[in-house]
Amino acid sequence: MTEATKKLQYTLIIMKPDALVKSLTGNILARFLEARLRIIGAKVVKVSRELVELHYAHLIDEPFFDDLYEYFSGKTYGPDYERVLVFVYEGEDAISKVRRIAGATNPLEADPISIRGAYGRINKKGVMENVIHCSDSEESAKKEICLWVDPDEIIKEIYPTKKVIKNNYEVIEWA
Ligand code: IDP
Ligand code: MG
Repeated sequence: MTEATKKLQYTLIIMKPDALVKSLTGNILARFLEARLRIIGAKVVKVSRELVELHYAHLIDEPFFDDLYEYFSGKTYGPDYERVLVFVYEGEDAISKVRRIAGATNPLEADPISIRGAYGRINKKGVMENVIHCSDSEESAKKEICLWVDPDEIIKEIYPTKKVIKNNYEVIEWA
């Protein structure tokens, strides 16, 4: 792709509980360095059932959804691992660059040197434990960033916002 056609994009990366169990956080951050992107937001989240249902709305009718919830919420690994690390990255063609480094959804089919190929597995219940989530399009990146991150948790106003009054305080929300 030429310089002229490259596009500034935003993408959501989530280090899933298995990334934490396997102590891969530093390693994964290092892998994304090669894409020359910038982190514009980062936080730790304890994942609720409601959040999983919203994030994986396209999978809610799948027979593996309950097992996917157990995995993504960290319940598979116990209370110490009921958390994920959430990052918003920005950069030229960020979405496809991150997906390439992450690898295919199924860790058994992913490039062996991709993150998912190197560190993922399919667990006893058949869930693809693939270490990280990353947005797959600009449309899903916007939906996911607005779901996981409040406007004041990132250093730039990347999408339109609005001011609302809550408990007598003015707060900024995604429009
Ligand atoms: P993606 O994470 O590569 O975007 P999606 O199809 O959006 O892939 O699926 C979300 C997550 O659900 C996957 O990362 C994986 O953990 C799990 N998953 C998806 N399809 C299957 C399946 O057929 N069996 C088991 N787990 C699956
Ligand atoms: Mg997806």
